[in-house]
Amino acid sequence: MRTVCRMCHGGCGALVELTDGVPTGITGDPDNPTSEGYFCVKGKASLDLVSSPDRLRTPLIRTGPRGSGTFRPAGWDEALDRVADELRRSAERHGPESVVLGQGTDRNYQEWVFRLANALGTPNVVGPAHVCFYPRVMASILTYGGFTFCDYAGDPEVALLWGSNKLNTHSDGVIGVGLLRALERGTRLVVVDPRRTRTARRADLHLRLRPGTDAALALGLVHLVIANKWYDAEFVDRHTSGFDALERHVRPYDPRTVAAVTGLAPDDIETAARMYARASRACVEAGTGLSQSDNAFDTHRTIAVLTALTGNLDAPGGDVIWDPMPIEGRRGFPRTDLLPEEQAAKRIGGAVHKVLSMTGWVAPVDLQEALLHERPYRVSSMLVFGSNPMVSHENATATRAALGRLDFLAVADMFMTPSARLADVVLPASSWLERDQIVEFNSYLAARRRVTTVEGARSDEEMIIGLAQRLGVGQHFAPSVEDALDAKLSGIGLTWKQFQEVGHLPNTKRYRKYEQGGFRTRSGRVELAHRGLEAMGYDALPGFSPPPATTDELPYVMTSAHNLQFFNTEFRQLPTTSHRYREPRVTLHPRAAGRLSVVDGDPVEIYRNPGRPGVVMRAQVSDTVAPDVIVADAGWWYPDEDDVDAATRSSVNRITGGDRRDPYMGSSMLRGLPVGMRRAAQPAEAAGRADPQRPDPRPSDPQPSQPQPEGGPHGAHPGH
Ligand SMILES: Nc1nc2c(c(=O)[nH]1)N[C@H]1C(S)=C(S)[C@@H](COP(=O)(O)OP(=O)(O)OC[C@H]3O[C@@H](n4cnc5c(=O)[nH]c(N)nc54)[C@H](O)[C@@H]3O)O[C@H]1N2
Ligand SMILES: Nc1nc2c(c(=O)[nH]1)N[C@H]1C(S)=C(S)[C@@H](COP(=O)(O)OP(=O)(O)OC[C@H]3O[C@@H](n4cnc5c(=O)[nH]c(N)nc54)[C@H](O)[C@@H]3O)O[C@H]1N2
Ligand code: SF4
Ligand SMILES: [Mo]
Repeated sequence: MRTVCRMCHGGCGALVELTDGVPTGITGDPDNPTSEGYFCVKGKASLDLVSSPDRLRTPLIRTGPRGSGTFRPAGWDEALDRVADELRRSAERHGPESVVLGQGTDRNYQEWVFRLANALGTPNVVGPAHVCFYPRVMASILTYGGFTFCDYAGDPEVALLWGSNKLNTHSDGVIGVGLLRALERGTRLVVVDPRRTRTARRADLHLRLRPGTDAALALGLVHLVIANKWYDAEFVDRHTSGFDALERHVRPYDPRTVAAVTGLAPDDIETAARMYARASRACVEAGTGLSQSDNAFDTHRTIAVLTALTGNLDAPGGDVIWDPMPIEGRRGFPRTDLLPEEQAAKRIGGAVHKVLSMTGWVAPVDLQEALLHERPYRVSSMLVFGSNPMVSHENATATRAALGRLDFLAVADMFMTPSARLADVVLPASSWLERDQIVEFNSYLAARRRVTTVEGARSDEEMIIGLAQRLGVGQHFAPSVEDALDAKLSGIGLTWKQFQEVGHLPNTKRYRKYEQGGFRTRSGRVELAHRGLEAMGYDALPGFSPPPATTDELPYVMTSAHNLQFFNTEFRQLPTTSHRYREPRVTLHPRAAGRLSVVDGDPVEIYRNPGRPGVVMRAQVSDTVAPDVIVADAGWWYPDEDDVDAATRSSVNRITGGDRRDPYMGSSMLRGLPVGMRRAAQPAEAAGRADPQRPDPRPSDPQPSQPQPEGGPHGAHPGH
C-alpha cells in the first residue's frame, strides 16, 4: 500500500508491504515527487511502532497516588465518560478557560485539538509552539503577511541554512531531498551553526557562531546590505515601509562589533553578506537554532527583513509564500469563530506574550504561572494529545510541580511516558500506520491511509469526536473521521475514498503575487519597521539582547539539537532507532574533555548550579564545536524506568528554564545557556565495582577522537 510516513514532519512517500493483511515491510516510495524514494532510519522503524510490546493497548484509570504508575485497565466508554465528566466539572466550577488542552509538535490532527478547544470555549492550548515553528511563522506573517518556504526547485544561487539542520530534520514538511538536489545542481551553501554538522561540512562557508548571538549577526548582515547598497532599491521603494528608520537602527552593527559578539571573523561576516545579497536568487532556511532564546522572534524578524531587502521575497529561487489549497485545512478547520471574543481575551499569557497569543497558543511558562500561582486565574484540568511535557517543556522541576496542581490530567499517547504516568486517565493512541489522515503541506496534499490496526488503540480524531459528543459540542464535529475527511476535501471536489486513489496532489506555485494588490499586511507593504507591534508596546524594529555571559563557575555555553534517529522525545523504546544509542550524548571539544579528564563515551555531568545535581550524558568528544561550546541531545528519557524522576534524570530540560524569555513569544532559553561540567562517576564505579566493559582506565591525556557525524550511531560508547 502506498502511503505517507509520519515518523517526522517530513512526509516521505512510503510503500508498506502487507502479508495476509499484516504489515511486514516498509520502504521509500520512489514515485513520490517530494521524497523520490528517500527513507530514513526512523521511517524504517515504523513497523516497530505497530509491534512494540510497550504500546498502550487499553485506556487506563489511576488507582494509586499520582505518578505511582498504578492504573487499572478500563473500557473506552468508561475512560471517555470519565474525561468528559472531569472537564465538564472543571468548566462549570471555574469557567471553560480552566480547561487546558495540550498538544506537542505539529501533527496532522492538530486542527482537531483547536476545534475542540474553540467548541468548548477555552482559549488555552499549550504546546511547544513558542520554541518550534511559531517565532518564524509570526515574524514573517507580521513583516510581510505570509509564511515563506525556500524555493529549492527554483534553483537558488545561494541557500543560507541558519540554525537549521534540514538534511537531518526535514522539518515543516520540507524534505531535505529538495535541498540536496539543488546542491547537486550547483546551489552554493552558507551554514550558520555553532556545530560543524554533516550539512555544514558541505557548505561553501560555515559560520560557527557562538550560540544565542544570531540576532546580532542578522542585524550585521542587514547593516552590510544597506551600507553597501546591495539591496533591491526598486523593491524597497515600491513595496516596503520604514527603510530610513531601519538604516539608522542597524548602523551600530558593523562587522567588527558583530564579530566581537558572535565570535566570528569580520571577513567571514562580510563574505556571507556578499554571497547572500549579491546572488541573483537566494533563500534562507531558518530553524529552531534561532527559536529557542529570548531573541527568537526578533532574529526571525531581522531575517524576514533581509529577505525582503534583497528582493528574494516571493521570487524564483528565493523565499516563496504559497497559496493555501482550497480545502478545510489548518486554517479553517479549527473554527476560531466558535470561540467567543471574551473567552479569547482570557488566553493565559495573552497580556504578556502577545504575539504568541495571536496564534492561539499558550507558552508553557505562562501555564506554569497559572497553575502554581493561579495567575491570572485557576486552571483545574488538562487533556494532552501527543506531547511529553515532562521532557519537552523547559524546567522539568517546575513542570512537574505545575502538573501536580491540576485536579485532573488526561494524556493520550502511544506509550507510557513520564507525563502520562502523572495522569488520572491515559488514552492509548494509534500510530500513523493505523489512521486515515490528510497530509497538508504548503506544496502538496497527500493521503495517509490506514494500513493496519492495533487492538485497543484509537486515533486522536476518534477520541475528540467521542469527547465532543459527550461534552455537548458534538454538532461541531462530523459523526466519523471519514465524514470529516470528506468535508475537508469538498473544496477540491473529492471524497476521502477518491482522494486515497489520487494519493498526492501538488499545489500551484505562483511568484511575486504582491504585484497584484501588495502584501497582506496592514499597509500592504513589507513592514521593515512595524507600527502595529509598536502600538502593542514593542519596538518597531527588531533588536538583539546579548545572551547571558559565561562565568568561572559556568564556563561553557550549552545548546541542544535534535537527533537524526529520534523524533523529539520519541522512539527511545524502538529497537531500530535506539540500537547502540541508549543514553543521551553531549558533544564537547577535545580541549574541554582534557580539562575534565574524560574521553569519548565517559559520563559527564552538566549543571547550571554547581551546588545542585545536573544531568548526566555521555561525552561525544569532537572538534565540531568550539572549545567552550557544548551541544546536548534534546528530548531524552529512559523508557525502562518506572519512576518519573529516574526516567527524566538525563533530560536536558531538567536544567533549562529561568527568567529570560522572548518578550513576544515566551520562547525559553534552550539554546545559549552558561553551564558547568564535571566528570560523572560511571554507574558501575558509583556502585563500587569495576566496569567489566571498561577495563582501560582513563588516560590522563585524552585522545581527541575523529569528528563524528552528529547523531549517527557509532559504537565507541560502552553499554550502548
Ligand atoms: N531543551 C530542548 N527542549 C526542547 C527542544 C530542544 O531542541 N531542546 N525542542 C522543542 C521542540 S522544537 C518541540 S516541537 C518540542 C517537542 O515536544 P513534544 O511535542 O511534547 O514532544 P514529542 O516527543 O513530539 O511528544 C510526542 C508524544 O506524543 C506521542 N505521540 C506520537 N504520535 C502521536 C499521536 O498521533 N497521537 C498521540 N496522542 N500521541 C502521539 C509520542 O509517543 C510522544 O510521547 O520539544 C521542545 N523542547
Ligand atoms: N530527525 C529528527 N527530525 C526532526 C526532529 C527530531 O527530533 N529528529 N524534530 C522535529 C521538530 S519538532 C523540529 S522543530 C525540527 C527542528 O529542526 P532543526 O531546526 O533543523 O533542529 P535542530 O537540528 O535541533 O537545530 C538545528 C541546528 O541548530 C543548531 N544550533 C543550536 N544552537 C544554535 C544557535 O544558537 N544558533 C544557530 N544558528 N544554530 C544553533 C544546532 O547545532 C542544529 O544543527 O525538526 C523536526 N524534525
Ligand atoms: S525523513 Fe521523516 S518522513 Fe521521511 S522517512 Fe524519515 S521519518 Fe519518515
Ligand atoms: Mo519542534
